Amino acid sequence: MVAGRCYHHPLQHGRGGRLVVEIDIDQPRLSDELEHLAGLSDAPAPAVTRVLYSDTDLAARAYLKGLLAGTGLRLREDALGNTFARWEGCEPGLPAVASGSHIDAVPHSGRFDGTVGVLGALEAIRALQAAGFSPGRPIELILFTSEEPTRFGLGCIGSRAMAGAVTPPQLRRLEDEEGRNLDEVRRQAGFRGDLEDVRLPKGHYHAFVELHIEQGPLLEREGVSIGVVEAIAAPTTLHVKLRGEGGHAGTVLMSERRDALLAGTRIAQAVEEAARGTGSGNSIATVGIFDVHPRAANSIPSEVFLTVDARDTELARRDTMVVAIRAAIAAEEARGVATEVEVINADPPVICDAEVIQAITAAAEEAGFWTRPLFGRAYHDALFMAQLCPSGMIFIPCRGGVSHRPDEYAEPEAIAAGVRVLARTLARLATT
Ligand code: HGY
Ligand code: MN
Ligand code: MN
Repeated sequence: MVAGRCYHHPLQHGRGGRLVVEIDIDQPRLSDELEHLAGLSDAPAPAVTRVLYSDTDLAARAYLKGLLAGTGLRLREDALGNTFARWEGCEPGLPAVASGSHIDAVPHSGRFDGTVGVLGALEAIRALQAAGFSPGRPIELILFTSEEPTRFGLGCIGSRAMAGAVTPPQLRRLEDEEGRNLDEVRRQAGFRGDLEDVRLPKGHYHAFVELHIEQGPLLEREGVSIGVVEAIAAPTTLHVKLRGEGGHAGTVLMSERRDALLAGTRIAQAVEEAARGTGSGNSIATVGIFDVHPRAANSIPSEVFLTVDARDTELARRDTMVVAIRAAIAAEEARGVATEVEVINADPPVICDAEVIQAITAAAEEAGFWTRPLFGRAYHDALFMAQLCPSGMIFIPCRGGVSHRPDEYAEPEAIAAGVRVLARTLARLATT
């Protein structure tokens, strides 16, 4: 096997499509890189906070680009900061097989959400290169910008824009809590291209595979190494503003109040009831932000801002929840509290591609790992890449299923197993 020359299917895949090259994952190096990335944070360890276009986000991007420098991959950044590292392969003109995830992290969260999919894809590519594998199709690593909704309220901004699920005019209207506009902030961060150039055509990619921690308990509970994702839940986010009437907590009689906080608590109660009321365990709804104004112990709350995050693996059930929640919000008007609801996103669920699922399953068996099918309850960039090309996800176990918390943890051996399967999956999909 001559490293670097272009062999096609028969020489690299033995009988039954088995990849004959051995794949060595450099687990200590990958652990060090994940550790280093975790240190680029605006929260004290073990927590990680890394918000879009913050100094720590830019430092993390620079660190990743430093790692990529030694791989010979061709680098490109788009106007939002989506970063692409391409291994050309034997037939550079063919649509690439892509893999990647995100490195932004919600406040006070963990070090493995997203980063496993970025550094894991890099390690998979380095391992294939070291094994002398030559991809027929290009293989492309993608670092997606802003998978988390933290700064501008919208999740998956980078992959959403690549898929055309958010337009440049809509992007230009996004503002953060300080009223700073996404277009202005991205340019100051050094991403100056045209937003119109972010969108990619269908067929630009041959397939997409994302490696991610499960962010749930099933794989660990069942002792299974690899989760093969079959569907990704459909998320909706609402931003709700409530305006009642403020006043002195000691002098305004209860019968004369229009208390925005009490209205918000009734709505939060209705959010929980809407999710519990569908009868399905796949219905999830959360009030994650609840801001009160003027937030004084002896003043009646006059204004509330709250967010509703509602998800389900079935679109109709998700929308039934949202209808019930919006009815509860509207009911507050009868109590003299003005309400304003903005739908930030209402995305369809994704059914992962059968061929990509088959490639992941075969790669896992080839590598000697048990698999089980899983739902993706959290959303991921694969939710939008699936609008561009056949997509799938590989999950690995994380301790107690915990995520978006500083104690989020994945064993180095579990991560290496996921990377081994990802490498073999990419090899299969990239062999023309
Ligand atoms: O919210 C999610 O599911 C993802 O972590 N952005
Ligand atoms: Mn997350
Ligand atoms: Mn994630």
